[in-house]
Amino acid sequence: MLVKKVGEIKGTEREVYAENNNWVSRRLLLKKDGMGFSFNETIIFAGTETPIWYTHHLEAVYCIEGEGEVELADTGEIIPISPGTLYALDKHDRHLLRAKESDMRLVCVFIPPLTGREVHREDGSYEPDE
Ligand code: 9YT
Repeated sequence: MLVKKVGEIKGTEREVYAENNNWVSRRLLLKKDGMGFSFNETIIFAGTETPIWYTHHLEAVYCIEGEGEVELADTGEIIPISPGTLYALDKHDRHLLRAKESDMRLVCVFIPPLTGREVHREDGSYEPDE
């Protein structure tokens, strides 16, 4: 059995900051952990807007703290995010992710799993594994 504590990940290679400092991702489970998915706790910093388009991954996101919204690029639809909200990018939906006045704490699951140090490329995607 694997046991991970987010507090032990802080300051290690499993803690990844966005290049623009919009978020920090603490990667509790990665590909090398062998579960077939990755599992991160992500803090989206207050007042930020991040363009995202996971062309090679599916992601499910569950909010446990903070308030924000997702704006879908194709339709302009705005989905409010608050604790208890889950959204799943089942269609590789291109979107803008915004956190409001306080940081948002999210649990994020990726398939295929992240391998380690992924950050968004210019188009909002993460590099595929190979
Ligand atoms: C919700 C989202 O995709 N935020 C960006 C960071 C990502 N969750 C990650 O790498 O953990």
